[in-house]
Amino acid sequence: MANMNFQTLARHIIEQERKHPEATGELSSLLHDLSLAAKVISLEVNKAGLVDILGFTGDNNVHGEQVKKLDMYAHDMMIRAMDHGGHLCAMASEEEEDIIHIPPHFHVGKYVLIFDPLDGSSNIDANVSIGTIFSIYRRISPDNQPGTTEDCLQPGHNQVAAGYILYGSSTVLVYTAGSGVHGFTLDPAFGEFILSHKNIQTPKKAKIYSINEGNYLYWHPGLKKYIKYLQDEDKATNRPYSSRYIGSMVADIHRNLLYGGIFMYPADSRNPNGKLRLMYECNPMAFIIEQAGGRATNGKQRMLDIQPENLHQRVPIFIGSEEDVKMVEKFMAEVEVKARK
Ligand code: AHM
Ligand code: MG
Repeated sequence: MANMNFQTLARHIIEQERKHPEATGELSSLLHDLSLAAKVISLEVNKAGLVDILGFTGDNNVHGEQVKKLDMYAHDMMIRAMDHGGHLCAMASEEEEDIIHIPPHFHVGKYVLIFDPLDGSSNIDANVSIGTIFSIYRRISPDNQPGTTEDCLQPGHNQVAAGYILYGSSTVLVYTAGSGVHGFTLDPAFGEFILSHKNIQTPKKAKIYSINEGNYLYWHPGLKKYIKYLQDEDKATNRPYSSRYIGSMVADIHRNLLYGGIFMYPADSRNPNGKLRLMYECNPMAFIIEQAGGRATNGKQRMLDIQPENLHQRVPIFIGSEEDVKMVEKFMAEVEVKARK
């Protein structure tokens, strides 16, 4: 007989909240609204390949509505799902230059939401997994007023919750609110997220590395040495490692979170700050990985301690199993020390 003792995301959130008598339920409500947006985006992502076949291309779909690129669709859907709950005072999206204000006729709340609506969207046409990433902070400006850019520009250690939704072979929502990392799989029949990965802990050391090796020529010499080290044979340290790189951060991080491994998007001589965004991609992932027992840095400094300067700033990232991240930092530091001598 089926095991009916499963836990939905809604129930899980309520149970987590009961552990904190001071909680007002606002964060729970926010997470619930986010899961609704995730379901709607997931539906649309699953239809992506049908757009051409059903003649939806061009400017209008069958309903006479404007056809939007999926990343803009996801951006709009997040805003529409989140702007009227009364819990947010502002939002920021990777798809928009400035902060997004809550319309004046809605109540403003005490949180800010920062999101990348559809990360890896260049992979959509090839049916490669993509994802939505989110991060929640408590406002620092006075209550009952519109949120400010400063509310959004907080270091990652101030996050109260963060998560991602992976649209893959199934849709999975992974989040942390500071007490562990929990994963839920969307049951397409019920339309419910069901707890599938309880209290995820990532291995301290693993044997997977994920990096775009096409940029090898432009890397820091210490990083070049490190990658060669991973490829060398040594049974005692479990080498050579396997290379796994999807080119879709949510999918790459999700795999490494479960199996262990290191994901890197480093600085290089053409892109001195790397590619990925501190606020939309790196901080939420760093919070999740730390909660799962891993490590996330820019190669020198803890990711969550970086003081952001602008909403869209890029930052190098080394994230995953603690010992593996420490090892790449060591390789890069050693080369720098030698260069100074
Ligand atoms: P996007 O925000 O434009 O989608 O770009 C972010 C994506 C990440 O998902 C992924 O890790 C990275 O870009 C891949 O970049 P590259 O193709 O340079 O390896
Ligand atoms: Mg992105």
